[in-house]
Amino acid sequence: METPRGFRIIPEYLSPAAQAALVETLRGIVAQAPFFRPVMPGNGRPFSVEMTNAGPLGWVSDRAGYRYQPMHPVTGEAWPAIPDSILDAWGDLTGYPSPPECCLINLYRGEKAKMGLHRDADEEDFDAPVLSFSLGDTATFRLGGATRRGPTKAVTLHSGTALILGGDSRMAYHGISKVMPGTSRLLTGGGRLNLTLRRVTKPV
Ligand code: MD3
Ligand code: FE
Repeated sequence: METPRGFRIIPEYLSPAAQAALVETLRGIVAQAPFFRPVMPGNGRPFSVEMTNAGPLGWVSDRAGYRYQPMHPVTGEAWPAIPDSILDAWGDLTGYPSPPECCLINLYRGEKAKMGLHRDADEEDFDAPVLSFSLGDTATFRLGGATRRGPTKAVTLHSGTALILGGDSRMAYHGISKVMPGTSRLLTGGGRLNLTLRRVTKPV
């Protein structure tokens, strides 16, 4: 399969020390904004992944649909701020002039935690790239093309890897097909954390 233009992978972008510091920062965020388990629009089936957010807008899913909202769906509180270290990394890696508005934090715990093939299409600004960081257990990421059908390419994501999805890759289908338990000792209790940074609204 041909890799879409604008896809960049940077293994070991975060040093082991930077990963440990980020996990500590995330501990503070999760204390303020606990993980919740979203459900699918319509049928209400629970996701296998738990989520929380930082930033002015958080991504949520419930029976009513997918959307961005300024408050946590369970506590009703505003989301915590995106850590400065993450905002700095967004500037370094994307060069995009406006800051991300959403830092979605996905927790994959247990062998059944996966994310099916989908596109990130709930944003108004598709010109901005998407940036992701992987922490903890190794995962198999699947990158497809502009349609749900057709070939996908398997990409292994280790703890510390950064992914930049710009250009044609921004609207590519993608998912997490597998997380390998016990492949990292970064997270107490095991599992994988993924941070996805997105611009949601069009910059004025
Ligand atoms: C490729 N998360 O939350 S991050 C998601 O590892 C999501 O939790 C996965 O897909 C995870 O929406 C993958 C990497 C990623 C994020 C956005 C993309 C890859 C992407 C947008 C376009 C193409
Ligand atoms: Fe996605």
